Amino acid sequence: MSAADAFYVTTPIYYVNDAPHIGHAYTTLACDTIARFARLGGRRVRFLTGTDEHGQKVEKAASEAKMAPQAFTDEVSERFRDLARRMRITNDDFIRTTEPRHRIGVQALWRELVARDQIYLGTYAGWYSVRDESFYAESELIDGKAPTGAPVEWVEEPSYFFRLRAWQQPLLELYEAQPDFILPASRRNEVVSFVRGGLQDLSVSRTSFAWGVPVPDDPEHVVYVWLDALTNYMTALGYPDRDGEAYRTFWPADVHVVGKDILRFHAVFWPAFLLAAGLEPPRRIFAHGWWTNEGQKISKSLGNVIDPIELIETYGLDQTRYFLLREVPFGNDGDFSRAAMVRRMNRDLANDYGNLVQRVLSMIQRNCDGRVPEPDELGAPDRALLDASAALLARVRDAMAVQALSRALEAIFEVIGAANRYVDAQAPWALRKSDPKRMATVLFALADTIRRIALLTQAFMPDASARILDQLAVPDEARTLDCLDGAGVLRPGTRLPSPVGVFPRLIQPQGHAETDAIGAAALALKSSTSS
Ligand code: ME8
Repeated sequence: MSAADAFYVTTPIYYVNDAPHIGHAYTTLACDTIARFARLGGRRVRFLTGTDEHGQKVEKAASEAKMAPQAFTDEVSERFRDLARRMRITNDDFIRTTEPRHRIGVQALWRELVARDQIYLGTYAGWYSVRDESFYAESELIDGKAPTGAPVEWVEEPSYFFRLRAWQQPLLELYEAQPDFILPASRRNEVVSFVRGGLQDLSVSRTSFAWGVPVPDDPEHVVYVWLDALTNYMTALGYPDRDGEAYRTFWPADVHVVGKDILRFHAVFWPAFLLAAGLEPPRRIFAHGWWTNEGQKISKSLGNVIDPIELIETYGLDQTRYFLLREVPFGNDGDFSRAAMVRRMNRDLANDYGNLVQRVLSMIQRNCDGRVPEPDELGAPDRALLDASAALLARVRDAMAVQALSRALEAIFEVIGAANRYVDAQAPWALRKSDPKRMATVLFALADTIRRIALLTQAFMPDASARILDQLAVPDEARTLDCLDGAGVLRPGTRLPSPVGVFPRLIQPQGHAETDAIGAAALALKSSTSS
């Protein structure tokens, strides 16, 4: 049982056969947001990412690059670490499956499964897809290919098998007992019907190549790359040392976030391996959807791979995070387009959020001597706004509890919209002469609403939110979620720094629709500031 306040979130470990792209960045950014939100809520967080370095696919990529597999994986794995640094990902650890700590854990899990009579020696004769690193039954093939469209080859070799068949019923019981084990719910149904359809024993070793973890006591075999890879979630906690601090605190994992392509490995094989070894399965597998690029599958052969670093450099890190997490409900498929990206940046960030912050802070600067104004008695509209912003915490928490990242953002942006309408309705600029006390009340209600909003957007847009909180002179220790109310509320009289724009607007050349001329607009971004 993991510690009560502990929270453990993981990304898949990525294959090092190729450079990272937008899909990898997406999963990692989502997990980073989940981890940051849990930290802001006072949880003890462990956030793991890493690289999957064994198997035929990686071996093949190394040989194509005319490099030894270890040198090749060292190089590509570094590119994933570099991307994580550039995206300012707050992972606590980065695991590589070629590390000794991992190999030791995989071999220990193997021995445990052997000791429990869960593994036996046989011969595998069937289809294998190197691209998917997956075995397929004849009946699963479509036009001679894997259901994923990947090519398959016939494999016949001595192999150890895991008694997966025996775990059909316990798996169904697990899905029943933990209804949120697989999210979103639509994916859960998919997995349940797959398991109900019957399971075959699973080949868990290979003999036709050598790039993997040797099977204990039978080094002619290497451990099947998925059994090897899945174990990373525990070896990073020091498994097989189950009495160690990390394992005791963080296992079972709270959520393994994965793409829908690898749900079956995580929701069927992984809990079966764990149950068979007498270990606790994770609490949840969340499978997100698939990104396409302007309607097309993203692939190197189509030449439409989106480089996350280019995206961040062109549009900004917070903007990229916001777009990816807001554009599609987490769990659904999404289509990337630069036009949609620019639309989100200009409408949601520059016009709605940025403009709210900018106009309120400028009015305070100009009309309240640059200090947090002193509110007078609150009227109904002021209370309505403050109540809506106070109620956000529960709404955002509820959404985040089921990894509904876009729902959390929608709730926050609803209040941003309400705050903008409140500014227009109250017209504080017109109150300056007629009713300065009322103006102060309105600006106070707005400033404190912005503070709450910025506290909540920290997990999504860490840099921009920090800059907003700086402009409200919110001390570091008042930036956690328990400061949304009570002691965290802005203190009248506090001096505020001069406001500066936080969300730049993409400027379009005259006469062009927003969706046109995006390349030119991107260039203009670097020198422009928020309105
Ligand atoms: O599967 N849209 O690694 P991998 C959304 N090593 N997400 C995408 C994506 C896209 N177009 N393309 C990739 C592996 N992803 C194994 C995992 S875990 C024990 C082992 C993301 O490099 C998504 O998270 O093929 C997907 O599941 C993952 O990258 C696959 O990464």
